[in-house]
Amino acid sequence: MKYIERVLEEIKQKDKDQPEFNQALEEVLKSVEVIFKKHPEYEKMAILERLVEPERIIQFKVPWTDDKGVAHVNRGFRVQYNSALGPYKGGLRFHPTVNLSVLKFLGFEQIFKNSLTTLPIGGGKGGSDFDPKGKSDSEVMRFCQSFMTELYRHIGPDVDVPAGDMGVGGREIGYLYGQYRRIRGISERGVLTGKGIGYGGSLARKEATGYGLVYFLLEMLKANNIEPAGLNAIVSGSGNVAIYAVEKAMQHGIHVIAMSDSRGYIVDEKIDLKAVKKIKEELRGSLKDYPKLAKHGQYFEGSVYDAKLKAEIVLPCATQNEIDIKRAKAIVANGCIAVAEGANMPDNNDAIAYYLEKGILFAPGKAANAGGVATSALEMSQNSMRYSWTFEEVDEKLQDIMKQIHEQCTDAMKKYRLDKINYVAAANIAGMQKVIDAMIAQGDY
Ligand code: NDP
Ligand code: 2IT
Repeated sequence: MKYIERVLEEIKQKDKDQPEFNQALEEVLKSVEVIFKKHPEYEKMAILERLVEPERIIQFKVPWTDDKGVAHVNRGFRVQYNSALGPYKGGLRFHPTVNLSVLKFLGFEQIFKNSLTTLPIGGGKGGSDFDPKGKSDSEVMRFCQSFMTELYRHIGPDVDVPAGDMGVGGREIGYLYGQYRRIRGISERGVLTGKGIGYGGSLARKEATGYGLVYFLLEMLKANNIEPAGLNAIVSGSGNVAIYAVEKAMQHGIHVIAMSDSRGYIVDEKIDLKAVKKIKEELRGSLKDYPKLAKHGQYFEGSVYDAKLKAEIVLPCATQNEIDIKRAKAIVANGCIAVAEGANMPDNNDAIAYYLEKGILFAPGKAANAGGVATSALEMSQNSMRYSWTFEEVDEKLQDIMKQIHEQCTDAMKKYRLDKINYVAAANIAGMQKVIDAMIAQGDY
């Protein structure tokens, strides 16, 4: 469609050096043609141009000192993308690969993901090219304090509410929150989510992304009359999302036969999740220590997607662009029937097109991993009420939300008569339409 092509081309020219951002734009915009066919007036209103441009980008320096007294400087960012539905909401990523392209792709996706949760949150993302690997707790603390010393002036419970992402978990959120409280001199718990349970965190937030991913997968399998118990699964990653996806999948009788990290992967008929948790959550170590700790299983270097393991289910839960067309072909050739993304954009656009062509049930991240941010929004609600729900109460709400997201997808497939099962187009259409309606209603031009 001409309008979409034009906007994509303009951004490609303007943001030549932002490949991940261009990739995410292409994935989303090419699947929402039906919206713009139905509403030709949107072009005159420059709806797309308004959607693709962040409302605000903040970039700042983050100076900190290591344990030897040596000073370092990293880059910090916050992309405040769209606030039509509520305060900017989205994680902070600390990883050496962080740059504006990565954060703009994540922020753009976050707008529609957050819209799908049905909760009142806009979209944002932030982070730093700081690498927490190998750093002591006190180095991470000093980094977080320096990061917040700049960020605090740009955020607030009704302004922008950051949370965790890769490299940012409970430890980092604790240090960030402490510094915010110290500088502002008030107890404003709703400013960050993913906090510790003792100071305003929500039960089940830690588990939420992984659990939610499996809840979505179960809905998708049920809608297609597939029994999950007894199926084999490969899960890439062994961080926050992967660990709790594996835990929930196992509870439903799915056999997880492999997990991975940035250097290698483990293959084990009976994965010992306690051992994985010990290595990753306690020791912050490498999966190569797994066979010794678990006393079974094998460790290999390289990508789990090059291992040609037979599995009906694949849950990519590590990072973006892990799966290209070659790996997608191998995944399908090895008997996969369903792929659900715990990570953001782990499959590139060719891989996604291949799954759709082959009739693989494919759940895109913005629908399947929305349980994390949804539970963050539940944490915000609890902070506002000054009251906490039990684990079971939060988990029940999370299950309802994931069911609702699945329903929004199937409704969009029916409403727009998508010719085959296409959760990509459905999630993008359902997520985007609400944001457009809110922007128009609020006179955002
Ligand atoms: P973590 O930092 O907890 O874990 C990331 C995992 O990915 C680690 O196991 C890491 O390995 C692995 N990894 C990193 N880079 C690579 C690579 N190049 N190849 C293979 N594996 C790699 O992050 P999360 O679990 O929080 O996030 C994972 C994904 O899920 C990200 O895409 C994130 O955006 C997304 N997500 C996270 C949510 C959340 O609530 N946390 C919510 C929704 C989506 P190693 O241990 O060696 O570093
Ligand atoms: O990608 C994501 O949705 C997250 N990292 C979670 C964001 C949040 O605000 O909980």
